Amino acid sequence: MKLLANDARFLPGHLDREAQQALVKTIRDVVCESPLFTPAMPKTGRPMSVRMTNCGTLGWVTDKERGYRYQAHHPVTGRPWPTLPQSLLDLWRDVAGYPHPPQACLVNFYDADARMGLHQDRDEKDFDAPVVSISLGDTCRFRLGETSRTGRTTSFKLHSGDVVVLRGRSRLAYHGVDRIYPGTSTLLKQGGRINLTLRRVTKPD
Ligand code: MD3
Ligand code: FE
Repeated sequence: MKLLANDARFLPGHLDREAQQALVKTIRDVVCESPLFTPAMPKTGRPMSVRMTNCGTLGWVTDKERGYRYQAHHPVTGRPWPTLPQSLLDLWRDVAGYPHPPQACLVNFYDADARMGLHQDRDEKDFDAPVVSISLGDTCRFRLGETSRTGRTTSFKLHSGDVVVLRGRSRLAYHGVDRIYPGTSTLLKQGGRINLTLRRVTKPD
């Protein structure tokens, strides 16, 4: 366990190969029920390079007209998101240090050319709850900044099986994915990287 700046907890290699393989199976089932969609930036409609889906009672989506938001249904199929798998609820319980279960699991899929620009996650109503991130497949270069866009940033690699818990000041830190290193993992037969983020969206009652 390593403490990064601003209260982020980095748990390198938290998931062993077997646990990673089991999660990939689980996510494959989620994607079968709830296919990957291409999110679009608010206002411009510019497509993101990362493809996404969700499981849980709420999922994060974005499109040109309505922008960033959480909603209970898949934006293309209109169906409710698949339920959050037990293994992810267990992982949250083990690492989140937060007494209420996650409501959303955003599934990001990166091909070799995908990236994610520096941003804050602030579409949730509960910033007291952490965000738990799980990396699977190819290695990426991740960038973590401060709560101001102009703050200093540091970059480090995230490998398959790494878990990061963002809480405290780091919960509102700017962050992004600079690049994927293709061919660095054999976990996904077609290559690429999957990142799962477990989130609480609403304040607990
Ligand atoms: C730092 N995903 O989905 S996960 C995202 O690897 C997102 O796909 C990246 O940023 C990915 O919004 C990074 C690590 C992460 C997630 C949430 C954070 C870092 C964070 C929230 C606050 C600060
Ligand atoms: Fe984010």
